[in-house]
Amino acid sequence: AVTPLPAWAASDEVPHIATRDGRHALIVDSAPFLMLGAQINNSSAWPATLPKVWPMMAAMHVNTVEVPVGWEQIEPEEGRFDFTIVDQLLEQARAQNVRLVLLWFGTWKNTNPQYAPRWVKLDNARFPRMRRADGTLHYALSPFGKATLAADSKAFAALMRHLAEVDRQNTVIMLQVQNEAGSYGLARDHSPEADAAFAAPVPEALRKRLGKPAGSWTALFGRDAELYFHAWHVAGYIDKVAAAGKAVKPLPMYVNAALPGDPFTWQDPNTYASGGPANTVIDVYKAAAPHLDMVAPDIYNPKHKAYLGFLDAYARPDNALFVPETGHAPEYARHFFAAMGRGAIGWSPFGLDPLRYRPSLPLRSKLDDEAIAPFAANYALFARMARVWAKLAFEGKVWGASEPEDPADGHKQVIPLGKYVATASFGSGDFGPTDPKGNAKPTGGVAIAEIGPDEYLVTGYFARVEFGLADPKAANLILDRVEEGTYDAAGKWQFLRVWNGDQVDWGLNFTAAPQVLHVKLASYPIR
Ligand code: N0T
Repeated sequence: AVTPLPAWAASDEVPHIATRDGRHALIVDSAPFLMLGAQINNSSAWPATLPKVWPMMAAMHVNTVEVPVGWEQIEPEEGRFDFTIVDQLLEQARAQNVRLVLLWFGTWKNTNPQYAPRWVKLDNARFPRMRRADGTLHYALSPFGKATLAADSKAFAALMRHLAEVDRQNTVIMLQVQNEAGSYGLARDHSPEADAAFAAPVPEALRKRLGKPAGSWTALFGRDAELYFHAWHVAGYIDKVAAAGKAVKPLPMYVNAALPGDPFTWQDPNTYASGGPANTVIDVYKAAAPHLDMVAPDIYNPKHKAYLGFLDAYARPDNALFVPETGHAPEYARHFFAAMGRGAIGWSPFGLDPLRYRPSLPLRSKLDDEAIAPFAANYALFARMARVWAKLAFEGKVWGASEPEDPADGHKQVIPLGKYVATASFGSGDFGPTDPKGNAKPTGGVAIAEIGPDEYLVTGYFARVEFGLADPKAANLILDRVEEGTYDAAGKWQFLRVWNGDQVDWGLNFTAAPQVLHVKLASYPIR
């Protein structure tokens, strides 16, 4: 359920991304909002199935649900719009007290035009597909298709107009424009128009942004020339769709990326979604798509190094970190803490409703309550402090860590806090000296926020947290007071008890229990 608004937040202004000092907040109802999200399956948003998604959302304690709206659903025949499903979504989401992110499945859905109406996807003459170098047709629609761009923009603007009319209360807080755009198996279009553009010099706006001299795509970008070229044109296309929608209602808009295998290794653009907003071409999107607030990673690699590498690639002064999709296997849950620590405005595992293949047997699917438990636990911990956390994140006062799975990476994460340093260790047990062996499975996560002078909010699961001074020779550190508490519905701290003795002598030990601490540090001189 959504955290009720504190008094200082009441207003009906349109949600937007605020940026200050290179940090970001998603502003909803006039205050920073932390999106605790889940994305439903691709085929779940139909009148017959939609009611079946809500119980799992409630069990997960989400405050936001990401839901696809397919172009074919709202414009089955050209020019005839049908917003029945959008109206049902709004009504049911409001009844559930959750916000919505709508996912516009238009020209590109996992790169293909499967969600375009049949009057689009069956008319290659009017809505051209990309061509390979040998002239044969590739499956993806071409970003050079002017009629395609016009038709997609018109439909998206109609959706936004409908929201402007029927959603004054902003149940919908954000839009995803397309889904994992680009193309697989072909790095760029080879239509005559595309070939001519590829032979021309790189546009000044792009090369200036990248600090490059004048030159051809091949001269400036070498083995990634086709990747950059395709990204420039796909991004420019999506930017125009977003602009058409923003002109009607200026909600935050973003694009999501199907990523290469890891963020460190070069990969041939013919082997991943070329043209989409991958980590390799974020700057191209920034130059080509000023109407998009964010580019965002869909992270399906659970390995600690890769996951954090992708987070770091997208957390930039010019880009709010937002994870619109991540895996729903248990090993992904811990990375919620790493995302929180980087000031993410939201995080959302994919496919978390029971309808993946068998709507008639919703409770027999393998996505049952047990499968969602680690995600539900994360959100239970953050649900009532989501507004508090989002404000602290916007002020740059948050840190986080998730457990590495590779013994070679050790079972500790050091978190520098300025004057202090926190060490998170995993698999130390909850009593006795620190001897981290790693949890049986990588489940540990820690989140820390500075809430006042020498005072920190500390929480996590399956982890020990120990504080030290960044300069241990300067003084002796002691715990002044460690309070366990909860946040009430208005985001106010409610004291439960003081942790002392065994509860602090061996570090602050977080187990499977949802516990939030306020830790006040103090020191006395060396001599
Ligand atoms: C995601 C989801 C949905 C062999 C996959 C991830 C969602 C889309 N695509 O369930 O389709 O709509 O955005 C692509 C990851 C491909 C990995 C292939 C590994």
